[in-house]
Amino acid sequence: CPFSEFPDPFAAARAAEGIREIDDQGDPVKMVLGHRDVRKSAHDWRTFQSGAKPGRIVVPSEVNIRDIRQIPFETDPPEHTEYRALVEGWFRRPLTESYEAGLTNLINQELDRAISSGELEVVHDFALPLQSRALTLLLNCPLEEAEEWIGWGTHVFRSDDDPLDGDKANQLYDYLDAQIERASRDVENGEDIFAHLLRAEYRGRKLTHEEIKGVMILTFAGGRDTVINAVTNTLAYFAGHPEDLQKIREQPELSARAVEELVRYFAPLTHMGRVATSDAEVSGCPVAADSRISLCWASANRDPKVFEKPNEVDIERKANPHLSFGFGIHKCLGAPHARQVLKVLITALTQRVSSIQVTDHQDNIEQWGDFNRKVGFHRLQVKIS
Ligand code: HEM
Ligand code: EMZ
Repeated sequence: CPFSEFPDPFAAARAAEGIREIDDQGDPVKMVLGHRDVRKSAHDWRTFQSGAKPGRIVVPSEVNIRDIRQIPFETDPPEHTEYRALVEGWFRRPLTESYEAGLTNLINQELDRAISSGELEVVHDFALPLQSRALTLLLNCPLEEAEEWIGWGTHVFRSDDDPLDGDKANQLYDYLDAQIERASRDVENGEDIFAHLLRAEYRGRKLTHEEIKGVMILTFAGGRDTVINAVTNTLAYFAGHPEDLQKIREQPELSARAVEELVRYFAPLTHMGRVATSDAEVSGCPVAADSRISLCWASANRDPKVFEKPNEVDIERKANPHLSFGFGIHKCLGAPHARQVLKVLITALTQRVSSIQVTDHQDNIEQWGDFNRKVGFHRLQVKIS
């Protein structure tokens, strides 16, 4: 099935050099490709920092479209440790039973809507609204707020004709200014994440408006196209592999492993950069001070030194040290939420859906130098019953 396959474009370069330089707006990036090297470099935050100029660790670099630091993403210890501690508990709420129940309710409604329409375009008519509505649970906001977020489309910094869209970013910034202002009128009783951040204490002081905005930009940006791709790709995968859905229907306890395996296989965030604080070496290749590397989670996930049959989806795969959610101190704070979304979705599919048929699709292919990587779909048209 062409639509349910996500090929590995990195295999040859990973085996030969383990590292490959690509250009990004005149600020080159050495992509680190092997599982061991990616983990080692992610672990070494002293040499490979996140707290560079805001936007520079993202590939493509966002230095020209924003100057607000995303928190805790674009900070290093000791600041990172303290910022992260302020939100860690909040981002673990998805693990509670009541959260799972709320999510189940929400996802069943989305799926019922899809089934009753019979045919739909998954990215915009299913995955985007599902992602935005599910995010209201994570932020503890009213469900209606999601309508505005849905209007922003699949990425907050990218539009159809511009991969780095500053005007679009401003829309999010204005929204956040207004929300922080609203929440600050009732800091004591507010129950959403804005009120939580307004009450938080960082090094004996309250967070600034700019810092709260930095946390929230990350929450809206980081958890958006990643979740949309993961949801869309999951539907595409089961359309091509109904036998795997049947297996989970018969053995629901497989769902957690299936989620890990699909997340490994899809790697919704291809890579993330770091800036070298001194001259260094990765995989025998010199990395100059103040130049960039990227940790290629997507390539590491297909490393045959770590994964048997890395290009095959085995929903029963046991040891699965994939790096889709990152590695080390910056590992994804949204992972419990993302995993719950996918687990609840798969369970709902086994209970409510007998057939998914892809009628048309347009792949979303990222270009990194000579590498062409399918990360998801621009459009995925399906018949669902
Ligand atoms: C960090 C992937 C969903 C919020 C990361 C990192 C990866 C990642 C690879 C590490 C970045 C680095 O090391 O520089 C993903 C994937 C997702 C997903 C694949 C969905 C399948 C979410 C969601 C949220 C979120 C839903 C929140 C709404 C964050 C935050 C960080 C992060 C706050 C930074 C943590 C830190 O710097 O300490 N994510 N993410 N992510 N993610 Fe996610
Ligand atoms: C940044 C990034 C976060 C970046 C963990 O990843 O996600 C990207 O989609 C955004 O463009 O600004 O938030």
